[in-house]
Amino acid sequence: MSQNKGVAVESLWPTPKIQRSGATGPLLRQERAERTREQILHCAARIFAERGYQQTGIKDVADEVAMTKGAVYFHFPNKQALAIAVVDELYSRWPVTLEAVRGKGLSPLDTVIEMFNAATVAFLEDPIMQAGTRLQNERDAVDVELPPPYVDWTNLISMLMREAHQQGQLAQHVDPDVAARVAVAAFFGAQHISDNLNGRADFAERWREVRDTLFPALRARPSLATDPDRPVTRG
Ligand code: LUB
Repeated sequence: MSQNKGVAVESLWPTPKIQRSGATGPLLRQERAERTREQILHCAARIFAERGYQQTGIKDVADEVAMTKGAVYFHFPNKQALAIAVVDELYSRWPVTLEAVRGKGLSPLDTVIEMFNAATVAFLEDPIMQAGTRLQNERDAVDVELPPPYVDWTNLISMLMREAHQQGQLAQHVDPDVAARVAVAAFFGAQHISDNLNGRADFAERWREVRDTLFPALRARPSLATDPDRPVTRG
């Protein structure tokens, strides 16, 4: 827990949705199948995160989820399909997280920070995130094409930075698309270094440093003339 000090620990990470029908029969069976698929995916993520793509076999996944290989194959025809499903699952969550963060009514720049906070927690706690990252880092060794990394994140942060720009939140010299690329590079770079050197043990700390160094430099200084919080002083 102390690892996450200063980072929003409350999880904005969406919990996978399973449709609740309350019905019996085919719907219930479908629900159960969906839940099984999810369990397999999560166990696969844990193994991929731990061992990497090449060292993971369907048998390992089946053992981890305590099912037969046949049960795993019923949901995922091969290892490639599992890898793609993990990465797709990862990317499909960010818009949901953004919606949850939007619900807090923060400014665009603080929304950016909160999205990175959420990603930090996910890096530390979520096997889908840890596996997705590892698979993407090993993408040359993965014998199936994965979606390009970083693109969704860069677009998402660019959109928010442009909003920040429109609302006068960015310093004058700051180009919102450049700010997005720099922020994404700094965040994922810090993560990569922390992962390689310390197994992410210091990642929350490293992210706080990035955050507290980068964002004050991007932010417009409140104008002395218009800042409502400006202390009333003479002269
Ligand atoms: C990366 C994550 C986590 C790629 O968006 C992305 O591409 C990524 C989160 O969505 O890792 C790492 C090569």
